[in-house]
Amino acid sequence: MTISPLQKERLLYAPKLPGMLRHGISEICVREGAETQSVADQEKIKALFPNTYGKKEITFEKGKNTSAAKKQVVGVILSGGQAPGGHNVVCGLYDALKATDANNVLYGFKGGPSGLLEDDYIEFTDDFIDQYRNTGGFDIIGSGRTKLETEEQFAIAAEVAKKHGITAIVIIGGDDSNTNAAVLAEYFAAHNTGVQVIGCPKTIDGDLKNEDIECSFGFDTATKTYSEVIGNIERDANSAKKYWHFVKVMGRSASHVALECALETQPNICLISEEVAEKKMSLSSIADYIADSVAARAAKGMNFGVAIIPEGVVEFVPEFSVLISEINELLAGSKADEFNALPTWKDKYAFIENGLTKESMAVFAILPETIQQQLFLERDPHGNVQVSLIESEKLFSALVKAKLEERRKAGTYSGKFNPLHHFFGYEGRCAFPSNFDADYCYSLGYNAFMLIQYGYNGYLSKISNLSKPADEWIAGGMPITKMMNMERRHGEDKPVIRKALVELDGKPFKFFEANREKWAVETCYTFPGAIQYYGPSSVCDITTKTLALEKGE
Ligand code: FBP
Repeated sequence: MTISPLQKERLLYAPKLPGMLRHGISEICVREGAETQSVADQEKIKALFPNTYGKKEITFEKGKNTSAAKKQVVGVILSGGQAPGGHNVVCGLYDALKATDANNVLYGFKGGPSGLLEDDYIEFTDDFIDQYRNTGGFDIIGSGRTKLETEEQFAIAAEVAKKHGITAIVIIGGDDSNTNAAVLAEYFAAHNTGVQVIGCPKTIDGDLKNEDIECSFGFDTATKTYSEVIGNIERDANSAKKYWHFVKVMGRSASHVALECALETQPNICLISEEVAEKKMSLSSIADYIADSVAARAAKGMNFGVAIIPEGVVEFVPEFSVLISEINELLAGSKADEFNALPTWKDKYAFIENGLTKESMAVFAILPETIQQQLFLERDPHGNVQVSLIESEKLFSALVKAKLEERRKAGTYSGKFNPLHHFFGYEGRCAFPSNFDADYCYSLGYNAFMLIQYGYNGYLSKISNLSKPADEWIAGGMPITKMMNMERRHGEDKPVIRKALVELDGKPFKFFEANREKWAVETCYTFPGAIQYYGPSSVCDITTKTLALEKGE
């Protein structure tokens, strides 16, 4: 296989472990802390997790390793969307497992959780794993979005584990996958299988975080990758002075990615979905907000700018959510066939006009035709609108254009508005992990094995104090049930890890809020440049502004 010079160097990079895990396996001991409670709905969560609820938080420290000697056969699964550093979680897990006992075995279930159910796996070897050290991607074993959530699936998982003598399963995933890891851990405990389950917090979206988990892995690299390109675009905009760039960035629902990119690059506009929902902003008011910046800059002779749009924003616009549910209703069951049989878009439009409420029709009517058609034509297997496919960067630039035309007619605007559109998502999910993600992920995997070795079940691998240098990081574990509450999902009350949305009273948003008026009118762009893997630590090892602000730094 031909590899790039950078990959060649990265294979040799030695990820940094937290100081307390650096002494060698024989000198890692465990300190148990207080018993835990779930963040809310304690009685309900306790009743649902009688075997795994209320366990103690734990921290590793230097001392004599007192774990029981036992051959470990571990299975690892990558679950959900790719995030830079996933390979290093596997490498850290493998290295700790082999350093403990060369006879220990690590299996990788292929293609996500379905690999476990289908018993589709590989056994890792030194030669194989060495090709993936510090590389991006999940291609080492692949990933998938099958959810492990039914009793039937758990029974199959127990059978597969028994067949291979598996002692523990590590699930590398987001909030949903780790919720399911907790349910699987409870099932294994309740059925005396002796199999442990440990989770690792992954997602570029950054929405798996709480008082215990400071950030999910992949967020650092993905936001640095997007910020590099947004900074480059800003410089291009400021050089050519003729385009407004509308940049949509990934993040299925939370706006952490957009906010971090804004903190890194200081664009003219960044929408924050959580604020849109809180202020119940309409499409029209959002368009006015952006148009105000365009007009103010045009008045100063600057017919250019950059606006960051979070991927999930339209779902947070209350009137748009109502429109989406009305469309889903309008095309439910056989009505979709009736709609599809209509010969022209004009006929279809009349059908829509007839079926929507006056309010929703007013929202629908202001959308550009391409978006209108997208809402009706691209639907998921259940027939629902695929909101994530909506090109919101184009939607908002079209709405802004219409607003500017109105202002031009009213004589209050006389600038030029040439929008360009970008979507940054997949570009960042498999980048070479930054040093931070390479170190954090390796530590998460290494630490996951220590949790296994010490017999813990239903825990999330926890590395904290992350804004400090790695030797000051703290390694330990937290029962997943501590992060859970009850939420309504698909018409049922379910125990889930609470998804972390952007907090409007949090320090990252407050910093953004305090500066954005200036950024909207002036040109305050900052250029983070490409991720640096080699060079001074002040450039190569720093993590996100979000984390630094959250930590009060
Ligand atoms: P996870 O929550 O599984 O980490 O995935 C998040 C994400 O990267 C979102 O940002 C994006 O909306 C989505 O995955 C895209 O999913 P897919 O890979 O299925 O297209």
